[in-house]
Amino acid sequence: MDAAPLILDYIAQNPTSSPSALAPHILATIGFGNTHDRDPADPANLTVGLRQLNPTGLQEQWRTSMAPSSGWQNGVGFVATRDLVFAHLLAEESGANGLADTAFRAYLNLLTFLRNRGFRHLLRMWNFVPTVHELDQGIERYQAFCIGRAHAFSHAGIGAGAFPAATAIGSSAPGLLIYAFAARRPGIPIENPRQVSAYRYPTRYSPRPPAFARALKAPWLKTSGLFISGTASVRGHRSMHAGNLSAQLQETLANLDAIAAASSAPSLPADALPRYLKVYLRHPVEMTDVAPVLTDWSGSETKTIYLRGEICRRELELEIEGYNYAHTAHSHP
Ligand code: 3EB
Repeated sequence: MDAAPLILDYIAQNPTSSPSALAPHILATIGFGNTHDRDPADPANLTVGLRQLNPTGLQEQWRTSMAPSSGWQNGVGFVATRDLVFAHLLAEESGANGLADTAFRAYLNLLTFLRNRGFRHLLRMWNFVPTVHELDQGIERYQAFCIGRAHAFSHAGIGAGAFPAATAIGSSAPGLLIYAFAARRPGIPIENPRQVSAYRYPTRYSPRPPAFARALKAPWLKTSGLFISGTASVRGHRSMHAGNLSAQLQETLANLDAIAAASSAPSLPADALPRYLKVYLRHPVEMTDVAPVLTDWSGSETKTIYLRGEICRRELELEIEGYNYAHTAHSHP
């Protein structure tokens, strides 16, 4: 049987129209602000500490057809249905043991929660790493984060074939913020033929490689969701076009095209281009250069959120992620 739909919508701060009948129940509403913030009154509400560049503020809202239950456990906020869970954690940095240890403990905490609730399969994870380019015990903090994450995954017995789609972005907001979707059933990881799998990157980028898939498809969702990881100007394992934003954008779009081609499934629109995009820009002024090219590529129906954020590698100017789902829900009678 199909699992319920998972719908993404980018909505205004004070929406005037009501959610669609197909997916009236809110799993997550993610806004953007100066600091990371979680709403004690409702674990569905999350604020990510990144500045939004869209002239009218948009929020990222995930919805489904089943009424969820929500709560808090051990610092994990969650909203769960029969099939799916949205879960998040904000880990304060303790100082003494560094970010690798903070990331390890945060991941272990989250993975333990998910396992105990029966949501063993990670679909999609977002990571916001404070001061990602600074040094932490002699290595870049992004690398320290990768070490902690890799350690937790191997501790939990999660190997390359089970890595989620992911985004990792630097923020000036304090605390390591992680939010995720996980499910009772596994997704299908998708790699990009133009890129070395991140988990096979040479160790010069990080002593333990980044643990994520380029995309992940959940064909059993009633909407056949496709999660596209943060995608940047990386070919093979190398950063391309340092210092050249428009060339980096073209390279990133070529990567997104390649991921879409690699993920094509009968249940998704043939071109599998994302209907929802999120763009992280190192330099906010560059939005005026990026937006027209991106809209040309995606079509004007594709909704896009622009955020100011630091991409893990210093030489990368932008990163783009996406979500796509089938327009018409399919079902097997
Ligand atoms: C890259 O392709 C760019 O460490 O989870 C993109 C998406 C990137 C996710 C992660 C890193 C991550 O390597 C950086």
